[in-house]
Amino acid sequence: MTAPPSALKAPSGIEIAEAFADTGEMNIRWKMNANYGEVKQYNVYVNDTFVGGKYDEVFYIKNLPARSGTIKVVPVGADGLEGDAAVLPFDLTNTVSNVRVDSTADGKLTIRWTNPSKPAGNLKINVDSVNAVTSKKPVKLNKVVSENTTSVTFDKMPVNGDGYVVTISPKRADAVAVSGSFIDTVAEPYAEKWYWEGDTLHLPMPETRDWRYLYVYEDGVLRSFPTTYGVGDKDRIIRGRSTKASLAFTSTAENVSVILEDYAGNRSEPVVLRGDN
Ligand SMILES: [Ca+2]
Repeated sequence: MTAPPSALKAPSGIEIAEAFADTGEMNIRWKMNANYGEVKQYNVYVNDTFVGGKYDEVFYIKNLPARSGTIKVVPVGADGLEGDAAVLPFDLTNTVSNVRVDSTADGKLTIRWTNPSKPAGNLKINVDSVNAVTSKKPVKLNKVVSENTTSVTFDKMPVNGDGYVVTISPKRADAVAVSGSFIDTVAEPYAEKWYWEGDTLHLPMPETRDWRYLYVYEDGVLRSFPTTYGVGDKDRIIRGRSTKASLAFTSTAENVSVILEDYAGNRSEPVVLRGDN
């Protein structure tokens, strides 16, 4: 690609943010031109195949057309002409592969992989949590191991179903990432500001993302609620299926309590709303 002398300069700082080698996805980034008016968008090419264009400094490649070659990011001017390309070689054929991650209820996260046939130096393994559901603080840890190592275990990891990205970065080869979810063994109890108005209980919809069902016990018996799709009453409030009107109702039971269940089938501790159980 030759550009006339007045062409836009190639963006700096092009790099692979994450290469999900097993699924062919890749996130790349670069620094945008400081003179924002000059560039209309950035075109992205893999081995000279156009994979998309965007006015941004990050780009998600959904399906890499090749496992090695060259990524180019090219600024496009207001006149529609492409400027100089930033060029980044990549090679996912000679790096770690077959990355497997195992999250267990004892809080261990074990990562196993296959090393490239050509040794590529020490390996840095990063664990970052994403889409935190109930964690107070995201996980951001790394360990460095020698080049022939094929597994590593992190302790005291979440067991609440949060997402993670594990990245393995050999010193002299491209980093490879995998994403998944930690095991989920916990359901947090109902935590909204409920109140009684006489015998009418007001039960705000749970705000946490970590719930699927809400059970209301009246003297030990599950209360039924209507659902929005006319499939009759159910013995629980179902996320996205129960009417808002369900959340205020009259009860004369002596004991009322609620339990949440999450998508993994975990049940929370009960929260007592009236009586002693
Ligand atoms: Ca959970």
